[in-house]
Amino acid sequence: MARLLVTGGAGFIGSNFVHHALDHTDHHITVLDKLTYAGNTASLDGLPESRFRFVRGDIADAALVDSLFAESDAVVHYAAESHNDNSLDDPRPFLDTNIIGTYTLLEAARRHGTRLHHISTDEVYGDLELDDPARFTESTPYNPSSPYSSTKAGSDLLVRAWVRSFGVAATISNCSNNYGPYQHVEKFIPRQITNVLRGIRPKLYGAGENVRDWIHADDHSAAVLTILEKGVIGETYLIGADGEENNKAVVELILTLMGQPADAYDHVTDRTGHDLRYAIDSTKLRTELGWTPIYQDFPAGLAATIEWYRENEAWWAPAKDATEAFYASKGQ
Ligand code: NAD
Ligand code: TDX
Repeated sequence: MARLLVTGGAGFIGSNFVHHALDHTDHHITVLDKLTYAGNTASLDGLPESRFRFVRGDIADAALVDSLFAESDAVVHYAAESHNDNSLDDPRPFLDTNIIGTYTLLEAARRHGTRLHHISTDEVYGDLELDDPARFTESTPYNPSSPYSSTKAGSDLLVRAWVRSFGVAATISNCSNNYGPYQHVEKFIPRQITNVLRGIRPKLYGAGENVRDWIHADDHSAAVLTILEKGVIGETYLIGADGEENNKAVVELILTLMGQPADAYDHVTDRTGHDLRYAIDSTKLRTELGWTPIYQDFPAGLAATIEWYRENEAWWAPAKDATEAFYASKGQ
């Protein structure tokens, strides 16, 4: 049994991890989350009180972070400003949380000698051409495009520097696009599902040729537990499930699975600086640590996700109108 501190555990991937870790291990978990617009304690309803505690707070609050590190064996760091479109609108919170927040955790890890796993993204590597046979690996040079991905790249580099300069016991993982339950309606897949549920036509940026490499959030959680258990300190692991799809195909699949004509969507203003393609080669994680994804049937995983949003309108409805008003203001 270990005492885990999970930052950002009221967000999409963090809350999936908390459910997964409580189900599959005997760890005790404390979530530290600021509850920004993206955090939702309803994502943590029903967890066993004997093994779970929620603390509301900012990862950039050094005193609070210090006290929580003092009582933790390991920290899994999910907390971030995570949405590219928001980072194009107002980059400042991305610097505060992704850079200063991560720095604050690293300083606490250094003081307490605490094991830290830093959650990051494949977007730090920039993008690939559609016909490029290469995929991202752990040695691909960093080349981020957006304020979001550049602050995530910065946070990764801080972690690497704190490992080398101060001997902090950290690992990093860079994962591809996640889907599954508890994802905010601002993100592509939940936005389109909830649009259809509301009778709004799905919105595709530009021509929809952009490719994302989809992985179910539960597979991501299992990979993170594997790295916590077997990962080598100082190493980076890429997490991906060979799930490349272009956005147009995903919208058409959502519409078909929801009983609508496959072409019942609108093309809207493209994202500025829109990355064309992400693709992950996760050979290192698979061969060195023995992880394999379970959710390899994307249409089945998407159908289950659609079902979750159908059954959990009370979870997503409070955020829907404000999210659509934000997009409407940008012609998206
Ligand atoms: P999310 O936006 O759904 O959740 C982020 C959580 O962090 C929220 O609960 C929010 O309240 C909390 N938070 C924000 N600022 C905070 C602060 N200063 N202090 C404490 N808590 C704070 O994000 P997500 O999609 O779950 O992403 C989680 C992590 O995974 C991020 O680090 C992201 O970069 C990374 N990631 C995401 C994806 C993806 O597809 N969504 C893919 C790869 C990596
Ligand atoms: O309405 C939309 N229409 C559309 O075509 C939205 C919201 C998005 N898109 C496109 C943009 C992207 O090509 O869909 C794709 C996915 O968009 P997002 O869900 O915003 O994800 P992305 O920008 O790819 O980043 C996600 O994956 C990597 C997460 O938000 C990041 O946190 C993670 O690092």
